[in-house]
Amino acid sequence: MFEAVLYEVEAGVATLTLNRPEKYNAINDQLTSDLYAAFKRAEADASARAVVLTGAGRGFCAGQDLGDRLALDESLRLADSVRERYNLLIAKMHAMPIPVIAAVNGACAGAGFGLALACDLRFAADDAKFTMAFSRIGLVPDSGTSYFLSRLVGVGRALELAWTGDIFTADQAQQWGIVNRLLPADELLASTRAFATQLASGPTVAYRLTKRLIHENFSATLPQALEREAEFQDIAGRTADFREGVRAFAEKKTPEFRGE
Ligand code: LHQ
Repeated sequence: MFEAVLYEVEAGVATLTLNRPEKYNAINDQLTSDLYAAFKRAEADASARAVVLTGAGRGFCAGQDLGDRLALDESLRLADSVRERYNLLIAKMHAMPIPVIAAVNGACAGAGFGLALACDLRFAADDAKFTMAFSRIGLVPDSGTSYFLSRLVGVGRALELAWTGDIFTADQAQQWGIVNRLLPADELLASTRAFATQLASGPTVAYRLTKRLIHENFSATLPQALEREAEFQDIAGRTADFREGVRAFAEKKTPEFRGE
């Protein structure tokens, strides 16, 4: 259905695959608009209760396609591209109501790193490598990287990684809290999908509200955070999944959540 992104759903999990392998899945106009549409489709797809984002071939995503006219045409304003392509996409990903997991299968650079950071969780192949990349070509961090990275690693390390543009390993990424799980390369996709399938059979409404609590309470005062928890607990407490969870607990059974 899309030109630069593959979309498939299995066992409640939508797998979105960046599909420009001959270009290290570097991002052009087609890829940003296809990926936006693919996330929109996953959001509307009742059979999808979790998303996995990965890359075709040997890389995850090398960031903006530097061979694209954008990097060469001096009449183009980068702000337009950042606002209209990247910002819309990153905001869409961040607001996804179902869990989104990046399966980082190889090189992950610049705006490609931004895509991984905009996911809720990151699982990486043990041979994946990462770089902020922007400063190496004289640019500043975009696609949400300046926002997400310091939240994961702290201000000092975020500045170091952004200023140097140094390549770092998946192992370092895990030690610094960027990557949740490190997996053997040949097991990455299957293991990430298995984890996503588990989430897809969980209490979807509670998961959606949990994501909002974690994000919105990051910059809240304690009274605001406590009040938001109370409001959201009220909503979760009215779901069929809450009743199912309590029933299953009383009967010492595994709950069968339906996501409603
Ligand atoms: C690529 C790319 C690439 C095209 C590797 N494009 N061909 C937003 C808005 C507006 C404007 C600009 O930017 C942005 C945001 C951004 O994303 S800026 C950052 C853009 N990305 C980069 O600067 C990353 C550049 N690439 C790299 O640093 C390395 O290639 C990585 C670390 C990704 C992979 O390293 P290696 O595994 O050593 O591979 P390689 O460097 O040998 O690359 C393999 C091929 O892929 C090579 O082509 P070739 O024909 O020689 O085999 C590269 O030219 C090509 N390639 N990245 N972004």
